[in-house]
Amino acid sequence: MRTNVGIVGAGPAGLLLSHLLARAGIDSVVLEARSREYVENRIRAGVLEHPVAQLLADSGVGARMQREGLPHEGVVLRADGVDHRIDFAALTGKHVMVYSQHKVVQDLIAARLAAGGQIVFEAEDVAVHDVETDAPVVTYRHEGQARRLDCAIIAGADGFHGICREAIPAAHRQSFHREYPFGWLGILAEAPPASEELVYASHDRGFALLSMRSPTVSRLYLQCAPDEDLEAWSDARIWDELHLRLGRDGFTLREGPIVQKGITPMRSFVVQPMQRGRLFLLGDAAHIVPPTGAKGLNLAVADVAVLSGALERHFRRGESAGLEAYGATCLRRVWQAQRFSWWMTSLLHRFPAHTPFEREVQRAELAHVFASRAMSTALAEAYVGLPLVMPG
Ligand code: RFL
Ligand code: PHB
Repeated sequence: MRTNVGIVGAGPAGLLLSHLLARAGIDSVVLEARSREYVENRIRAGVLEHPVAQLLADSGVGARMQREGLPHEGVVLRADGVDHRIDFAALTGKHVMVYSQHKVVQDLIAARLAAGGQIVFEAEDVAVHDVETDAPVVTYRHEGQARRLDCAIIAGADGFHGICREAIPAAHRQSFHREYPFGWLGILAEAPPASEELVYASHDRGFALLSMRSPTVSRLYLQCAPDEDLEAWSDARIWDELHLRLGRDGFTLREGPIVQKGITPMRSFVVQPMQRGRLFLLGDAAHIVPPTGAKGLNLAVADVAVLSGALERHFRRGESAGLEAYGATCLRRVWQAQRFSWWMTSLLHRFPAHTPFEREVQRAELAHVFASRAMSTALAEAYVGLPLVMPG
């Protein structure tokens, strides 16, 4: 098989790239290790930045998002039971969209298949070769047969545990890492959200987050140990802890059946450069942020915006400058999101190793955000989303 762009991974990054390329008349094939059912039901992110929601709508995959998504004009920061609302509308004139990542994935798959796009699910042993030549190849197995995809360009959109990053020789890549001394225990519950807006709660017992997926489904998170045993968390214990950390006078958390539970490690990670020869990395394959800033999916979409534009100029007009500058262009925004995600994480979590001095400085910083319009504006600008392509 031959195509212009071989895309490894049918997460939001790979699927959106394939969709935008098709709109520009450039063909691609997506190879995905998992089944369609698996990727369409993988529960992950829930907050789309303003420019990201706009890109989805402008490119013709936003109809259900506009029907079912919940526009949010602010979030609440709660510190030991006291609230401060960050008013996105007043501070930035923008809002975010609460809409599940797995629905974005469903919408993109439906759009690709309706347009005759090729997605190979359950592709096994995917490997990339000859990325430093102008005839790179992806090999894989499908339905028991060895297959080969000849391409002009390979897009590595295979997530943090994918294989594409390793195709950049170790001597030519640098990794930046930060592990946090905690994780998040996340649940999905059939309970109406107790707040119309997200609540980020800083508490002596640890961070908690109230989010939602719909008017009847809540998404809730608790800071936990990085190696926490999920078995140790009965539903009753989870609700007790959520009540304690999210508690405030006049606020009642609504309980309901827990339909999904999981633990997410918290890390920051960047690989540089994001490209080698004909291989370009996108999304979680190139960078990970802790979820506190709700940036992971949004960063993946920003990479796609840069790469799809550069590929269009390459295939349509023979211009390669955009491709050469791809990684450097993305990394400007990636490091802004890294800074914001690290800062939100540092501001709101309990750090087991904090000295009493560091804990008081952390409280003072949160009090400063509460008291200062300038600090609130800075938070709001980063949260609703920087421009998808940031000027150099
Ligand atoms: P994905 O979604 O991981 O997709 C990669 C795809 O590649 C496939 N794959 C392979 N396919 C073929 N061959 C191989 N060898 C392969 N190896 C892997 C995988 O099966 C998969 O289908 O990466 P992508 O597209 O870069 O998208 C990134 C986002 O998924 C991620 O950043 C977000 O989910 C992060 N995130 C959040 N981001 C936000 O913007 N807002 C949020 O509110 C938010 N909340 C979250 C999150 C992530 C979470 N978890 C569980 C990690 C909350 C959570 C709990
Ligand atoms: C979510 O709804 O899953 C969510 C919301 C905000 C975050 C992280 C996750 O910061």
